Amino acid sequence: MTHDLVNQPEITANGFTRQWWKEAVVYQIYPRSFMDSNGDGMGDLNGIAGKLDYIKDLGVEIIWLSPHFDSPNADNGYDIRDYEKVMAEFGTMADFDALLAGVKARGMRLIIDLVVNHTSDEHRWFTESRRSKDNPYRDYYTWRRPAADGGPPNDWTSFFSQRAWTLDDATGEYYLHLFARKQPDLNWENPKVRDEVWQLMRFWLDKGVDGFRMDVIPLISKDQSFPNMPGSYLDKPSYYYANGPRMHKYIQEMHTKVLSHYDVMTVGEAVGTTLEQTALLVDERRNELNMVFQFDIVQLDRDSQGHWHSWKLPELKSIFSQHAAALDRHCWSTVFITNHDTPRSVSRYGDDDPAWRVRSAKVLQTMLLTQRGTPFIYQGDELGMTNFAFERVSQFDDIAVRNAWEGQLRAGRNDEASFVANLNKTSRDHSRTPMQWTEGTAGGFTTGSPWLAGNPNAGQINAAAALADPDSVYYYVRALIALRRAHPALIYGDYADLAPDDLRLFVYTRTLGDETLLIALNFSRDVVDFAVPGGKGEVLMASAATPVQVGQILSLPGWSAHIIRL
Ligand code: TEU
Ligand code: CA
Repeated sequence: MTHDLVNQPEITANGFTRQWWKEAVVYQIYPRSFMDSNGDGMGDLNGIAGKLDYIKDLGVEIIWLSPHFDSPNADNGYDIRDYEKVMAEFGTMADFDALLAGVKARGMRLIIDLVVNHTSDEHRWFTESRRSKDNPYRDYYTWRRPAADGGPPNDWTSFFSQRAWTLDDATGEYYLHLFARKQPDLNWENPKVRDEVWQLMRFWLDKGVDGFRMDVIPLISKDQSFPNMPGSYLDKPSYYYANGPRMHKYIQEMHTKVLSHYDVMTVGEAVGTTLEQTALLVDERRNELNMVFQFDIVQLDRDSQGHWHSWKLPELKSIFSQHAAALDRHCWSTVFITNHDTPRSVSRYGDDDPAWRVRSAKVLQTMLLTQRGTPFIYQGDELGMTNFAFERVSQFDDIAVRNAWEGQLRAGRNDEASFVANLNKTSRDHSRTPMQWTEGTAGGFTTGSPWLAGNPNAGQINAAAALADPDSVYYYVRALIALRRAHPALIYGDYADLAPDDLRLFVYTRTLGDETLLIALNFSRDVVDFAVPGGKGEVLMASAATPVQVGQILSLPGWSAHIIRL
């Protein structure tokens, strides 16, 4: 079966509807950190345009661009001032059009970020809204009178360590913001707000973009009585704020009014969403979203306060089994291990010791590309880029970090060393350090001074070195993508975990029709023996030397991946 959908059966042997967005691999670009074309230290659209062949050669078919819209950058573009304008630092609308044309000319597609739970406080809707209680834009946002004691209307807290309400002097009322103060939440109850959103979506779709990644989309509907948060949610507030009373209604309206008129893909960022709730968002019969990013893998090593804790392989494996159980053939999901909000996957789930870095990155990429769900590769993961060793709070850019540190200081805690130690395991800035293109100054990202310091290991880890080395992570990922395309079992196949309790091996099968592929991943430095079911099989791909086989037993080298046809 080829990738081309023309003349292909529409339904797979196990009942999935075939779709281009299920079969493609996505590459995420964080524009600020990808490539600077003009030496100002900030990545930009022309920088991306100059690297399209690099992306295309990897074999990916879809690019997801993190926000490229006009923004004061309180949260690096996730605070939008004008939805129909390009961020000046990134270029112009003509640059965007050229980038889109370059993507299409290479047979790829482009999806963009839709950030419509909130805007920037510098968006014209908000500057109007805050002016007076009778301004026509007042109800574009949520305003409430102070509580009897003058404090905020309820006890909600923002995702960025503050109260979720800020008092605005002009009218003496509080506005709601589930993120930073500079990110006021739109009031989706107001049909005019929804119409504005449909219109801005059409603006970009009519240009030819192929869909949206939807930022914190489960947060758009709030309980309009604005009660205090029940105590049972104190350790998981996002699950309280998400999936509000009219969320499905609004998403279905979006589908009817906008999405159904285009051949596009949608992926929601499912903050605060259980797997049961995910099934409701992505079941194709409900006309909502194509797929979502679940937060389970991101929360694997975190406690409710966002502090890091160690984890064991069976916990990671159970996430995939839970997905297979909760999402049937009417649903689709995503697989990702790094994004712009996470540390680097090789440092987090792999082993970034120089002796094991490349091997463990290959194991992780094998997992990413052989599970059921559309795989999302984050820029630099195809090189095995690692976490940055932060030493001081002042080295971080992220507003989440700056707000959290202010909160610590307010509470009289000033232990910078332990604060930074936790961030070295958890910070979003690990994935935002500039892309490492060459061993040269600033990793070849800029000829100027980068907005966020680059990782000093660019001398060893960079794209030029990877392209010159046949054993690099880059070429391995490329081969995996090609293998995935050639074996629909890797895309649609049924999933079975053969050793859920094993602490070092992750071994599973993907079966479609008469093809069964076995994926054997060794998540440790040890050589581990494994008995192949049935005692035989053909190795289709191996990340390390082919395993030593003694009778039915395979001896899997440390941090190795094997894909075997049974
Ligand atoms: O992230 C939403 C989110 O809930 C978290 O991943 C968040 O980054 C984390 O809790 C903060 O520590 C999305 C975007 O991906 C993120 O970059 C934005 O900052 C956020 O929404 C607001 O738009
Ligand atoms: Ca630039």
